[in-house]
Parts: sequence; C-alpha cells; structure tokens
Amino acid sequence: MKRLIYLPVFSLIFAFLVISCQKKEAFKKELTSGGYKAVITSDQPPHVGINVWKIKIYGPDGKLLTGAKVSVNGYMPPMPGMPEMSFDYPVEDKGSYYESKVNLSMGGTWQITIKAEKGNEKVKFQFGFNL
Ligand SMILES: [Cu+2]
Repeated sequence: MKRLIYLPVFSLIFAFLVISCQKKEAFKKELTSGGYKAVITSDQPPHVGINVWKIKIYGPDGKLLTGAKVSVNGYMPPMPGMPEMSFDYPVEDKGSYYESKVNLSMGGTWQITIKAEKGNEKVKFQFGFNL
C-alpha cells in the first residue's frame, strides 16, 4: 500500500528537479559569424541590472576557442531626451568559457557586440533585443 504513496511523491520531486534545472538556463542565445559560433547562456533571462553571461566560443573546426581576448559591449541607441550609451563589460576567462557581467542599466533597445581575438583569428558577433 505504501508504494502507491511513494509514486506521486517521487513524481513531484522529479517535476521540481526538472523545473529547477530549466531555470538554470533561463537564457540561451546562439550566434554565428564567419564559421565561428558563440553560445551565451545565463541562469536568468535578460533583465535590468547585472546579467551574468557564460559565453562559449567555437572555431570553424567546431572546437572551443579558448584563451582568446574577448570583449563584450552593450550599446543603446539615442532615445528621446537621452544620448546614446555604450558600455564595455568586464569579461573573465574561465577556461572553457568566458564570463561577462553585462549591466543592462535600463529598459529599451540594446545591441550587444562580442569580439574575440586570438593570434590572427578575429571574430565579431552581434545581436539585439528589447528589454
Ligand atoms: Cu536609453
């Protein structure tokens, strides 16, 4: 008789685990440029404030591009009564990925530019969104 009680309890725990795992990757963006690929993931969807982004960069050979000099810039075009804004965010090399603290200081239109440079390899990714 007890087994009948365990099943719904385990199902519930499993459901919670699935939900919490999905939450850990609330934001994912894949970008391609000249054969290169960048994958951005974050445990939070884009929001006003500091967004911690994990950025993985893959070369045209499909292998991780490690040890590159990576920059992340956020640009907001001019708005009524407000000049354009441009921010270079800090980027940390974490070995297999790069971590950037992307401070989206206000709602509106943002354009993100990610540049990576290693030796004579140079790649630039761009995407935009409304916050
Ligand atoms: Cu603005």
